[in-house]
Amino acid sequence: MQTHHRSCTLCEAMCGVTIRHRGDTIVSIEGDPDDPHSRGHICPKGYALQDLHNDPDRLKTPLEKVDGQWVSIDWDSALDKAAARLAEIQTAHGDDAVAGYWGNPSSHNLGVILSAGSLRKALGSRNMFTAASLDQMPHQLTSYLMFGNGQMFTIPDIDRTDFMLMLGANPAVSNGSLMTAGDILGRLEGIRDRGGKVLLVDPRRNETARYVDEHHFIRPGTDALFLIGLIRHIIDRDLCDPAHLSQYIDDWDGLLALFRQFPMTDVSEHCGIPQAEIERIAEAFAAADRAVCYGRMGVATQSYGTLNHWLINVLNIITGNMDRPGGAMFTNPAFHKALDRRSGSFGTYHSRVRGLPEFSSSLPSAAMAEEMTPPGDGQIKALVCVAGNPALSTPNGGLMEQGLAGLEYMVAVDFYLNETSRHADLILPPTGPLEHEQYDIVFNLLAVRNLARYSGPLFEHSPDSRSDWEILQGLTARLAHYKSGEPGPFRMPDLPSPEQILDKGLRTGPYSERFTDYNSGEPVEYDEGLSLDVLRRYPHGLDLGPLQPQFPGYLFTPDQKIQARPAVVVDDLQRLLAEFGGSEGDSGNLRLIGRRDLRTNNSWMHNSQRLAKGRDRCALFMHPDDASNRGVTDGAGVRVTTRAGAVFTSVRLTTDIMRGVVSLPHGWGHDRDGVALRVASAHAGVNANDVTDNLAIDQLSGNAAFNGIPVQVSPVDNSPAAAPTNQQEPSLAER
Ligand SMILES: Nc1nc2c(c(=O)[nH]1)N[C@H]1C(S)=C(S)[C@@H](COP(=O)(O)OP(=O)(O)OC[C@H]3O[C@@H](n4cnc5c(=O)[nH]c(N)nc54)[C@H](O)[C@@H]3O)O[C@H]1N2
Ligand SMILES: Nc1nc2c(c(=O)[nH]1)N[C@H]1C(S)=C(S)[C@@H](COP(=O)(O)OP(=O)(O)OC[C@H]3O[C@@H](n4cnc5c(=O)[nH]c(N)nc54)[C@H](O)[C@@H]3O)O[C@H]1N2
Ligand code: SF4
Ligand SMILES: [Mo]
Repeated sequence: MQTHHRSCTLCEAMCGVTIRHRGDTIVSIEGDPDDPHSRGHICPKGYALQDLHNDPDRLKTPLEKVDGQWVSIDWDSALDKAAARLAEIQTAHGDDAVAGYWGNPSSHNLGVILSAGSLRKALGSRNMFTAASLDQMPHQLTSYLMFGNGQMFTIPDIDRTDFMLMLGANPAVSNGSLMTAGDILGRLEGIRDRGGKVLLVDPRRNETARYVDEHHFIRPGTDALFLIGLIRHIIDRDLCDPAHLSQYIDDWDGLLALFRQFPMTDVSEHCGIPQAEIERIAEAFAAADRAVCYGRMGVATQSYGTLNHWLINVLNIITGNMDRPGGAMFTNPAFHKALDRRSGSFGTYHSRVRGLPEFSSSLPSAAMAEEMTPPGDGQIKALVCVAGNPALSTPNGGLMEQGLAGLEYMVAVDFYLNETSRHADLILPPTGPLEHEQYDIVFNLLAVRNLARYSGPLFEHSPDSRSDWEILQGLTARLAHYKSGEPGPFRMPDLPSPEQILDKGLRTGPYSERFTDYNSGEPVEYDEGLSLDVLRRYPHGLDLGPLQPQFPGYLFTPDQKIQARPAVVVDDLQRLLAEFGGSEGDSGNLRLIGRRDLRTNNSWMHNSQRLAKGRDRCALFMHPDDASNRGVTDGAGVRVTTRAGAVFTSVRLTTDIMRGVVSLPHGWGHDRDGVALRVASAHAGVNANDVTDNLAIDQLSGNAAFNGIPVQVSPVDNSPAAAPTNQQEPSLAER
């Protein structure tokens, strides 16, 4: 029996796993107690890495759709055909006619990250989309606007803080997001063990509520008001103490003046948190030695996503909690190219149909479907979809299905024939996560300590399979060849391997001279700089220590100061004021919010029996008072309707959700024709994105607003035809 160590790539937590195997057969997967970051912790998904590896539905070689039937095709012919066809479409209709979409697993995959830039360049299209604009783009845009770098992430220094105010996050389920931390619950408990406090603000008393001192319900989409309430009270009571940050703030008085236009009584009335509570929380935050405000999906993917992230930064800044231990900090990753200069762009071009702004050369994914549908110059006619499932993960799934179905040509780089890749003409399946090398470029950037770990492939991949890196480089080189019109046959250029690129980056990165190894708990100095060889000697991963203050080094604005009040943000405050300026209450509509589950991974681990089994995960959570008003009972079938569509599901009554709010998960709905996922289709479920709305966005960034969607809920007849179906029967999603 052999033993192999690597990190799990299924979520952001980067847990170390120990995999025992006999030849090609996995015998066991366990948490790696010697991993200094995760210390043996793993979640149920970690074990499911073996289900992914062994999944008989996982594709290994390319498939081409010929007259509606899937047939095998060899790699070279597949890549040639794809490149030739894409080049042909671009020649006929312009470069923008071919779109690219990079999904969430891209960020977990070294080969995809290192090849994305050259593929984008070869495509030369403005229609580039990523899952970031279904997720954390407001966070990144805020960093770009305030610090001059869209790759900078403010990370809560969870291990050293005394007071953590958490908005719209559910780490007990997500295992932490934009806060890569092994054993996140242990670390949250650590705050309380030190005598600190953890507060959670969320329209649902979610699974994390059990691990905090206080949970407060908030009306979806009103976090900006709550944050303004906190900031106002801190200003009014003269509790501001920017400490070391005063020297970096460009316009302190102008910043403070912005908040006067929001009366506390209105703030409280709209967000649903009593004024006295807002004031008490503000005072406690200001009084804590080391405090941090942290917001995640619930505050990013809503109508005021960017405003929320700016306000979170402002709260951390005016209390001196930005860029200092125990506050919001920045990583200094061993391999990263963009943290030494200004990086990013915003609004340098706009989407064709709705005029949504570009951010760092990508357009908001909420605009992708509409760019595929109405004809005209610049219409998307073809798509290269890499590690993404936009059919299930973008808002208004019905419109996206329509867009995908109408494409002239589509290539999916994915190892499953699923809801999205069924629309492809060609599926190029990469090796699985255990069959190629791994280094977490993105999640080391997001971690609560500076970390580095390299793992080689656990299993050699067979000669007739290709890694993402090989597929994408093969496609890129051919595309460049066909587009250049160069005569002669295509020859694959010599390129450095991912390991060579990584090694070079490590040798020239911030730890290239010497590093301190914290693995044992005690720092141990090494004079030798980091390289791939050094990382190979640390199979459990290397701890490079706690986060360090980075200002002014990480200030990339023209004047090297924090841009405290970016003009576009100040303008957006007026939108908030216009929406909530009076004391008029909510329209009485129910508001839909999202929900994750410990055993899910967005749309794609539902083909693992160990994860998919068990009770229905797609019920609509609803407060009993809202249910009785509508004649709905626990377990009853309901129809949830919006402008975008409708879903049928069953109701679960719970007082853990705020009155006026209902919740559905996303990523389900695996019962569509042509999906070759046997386990997932047997647990099809329903998808929130059949009712979320592509027109609901954070107006400033264009990021999807999945939370706070007005919905109607009505009982349906319990006859078998109309019964809620999350198991064997079709989901009845209608458009
Ligand atoms: N309503 C609602 N919608 C949401 C969200 C929500 O909270 N509510 N969350 C949003 C968020 S945060 C995200 S990140 C997005 C995710 O949206 P997407 O990234 O579009 O979707 P995923 O479900 O992550 O699908 C990943 C796809 O990649 C494939 N895949 C997995 N690993 C690899 C690999 O190594 N290489 C390749 N080539 N393919 C691979 C899988 O088979 C799957 O088809 O969904 C968003 N959608
Ligand atoms: N098990 C599991 N883990 C995952 C994933 C998964 O699908 N399954 N996906 C991964 C991905 S891609 C991501 S991005 C992360 C997300 O990680 P998290 O953000 O930690 O997880 P979510 O469950 O999306 O939590 C969002 C919370 O916001 C709340 N919320 C909704 N609307 C509002 C609002 O208006 N205001 C406030 N204050 N709160 C609101 C919801 O009730 C929910 O509790 O999780 C990652 N980890
Ligand atoms: S918490 Fe995330 S990284 Fe850790 S085992 Fe689970 S899925 Fe993998
Ligand atoms: Mo995400």
